[in-house]
Amino acid sequence: MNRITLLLSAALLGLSAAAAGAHDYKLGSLEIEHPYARATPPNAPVSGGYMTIRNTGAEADRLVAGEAPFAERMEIHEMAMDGDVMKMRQLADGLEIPAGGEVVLKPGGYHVMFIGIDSQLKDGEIRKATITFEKAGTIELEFQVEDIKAMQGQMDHGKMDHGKMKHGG
Ligand SMILES: [Cu+2]
Repeated sequence: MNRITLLLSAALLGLSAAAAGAHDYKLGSLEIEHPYARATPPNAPVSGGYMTIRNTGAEADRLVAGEAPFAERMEIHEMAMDGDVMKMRQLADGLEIPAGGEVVLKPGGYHVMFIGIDSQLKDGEIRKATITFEKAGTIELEFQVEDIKAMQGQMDHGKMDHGKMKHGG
């Protein structure tokens, strides 16, 4: 590698690090990293939102609610295997972020659910939504819409039938 290539790659690395850094949020003792949402096919009623939430504080906090202008409502969900069937359930009491700990919301696990979306979420778009924690309060996030590759079989959240879920209120 010659000197120019080295300089170039260093510059590129610096750029991508800066881009990643710009998509992190701080709210009290919480750090929220890279909120992203699943790109949807046309007319899909729902999408999932993901992020990493880190709690640098000495007290646990709890993600309790969310609101998105592009969705009728937002819910906090968990997806887990029940025998050999992937099931999703709403976390009515929210999602605890332990003191000094980190919770990763990701496809196939914890996620926020955008229900009743008003338009197709397209790869590369930015969608704003707010999330609320019991202690730290509310913050507006920019969810980066990403084309998340279908996961295998029943792990594919996009193919799950949320219509069969009871969303009670
Ligand atoms: Cu869900």
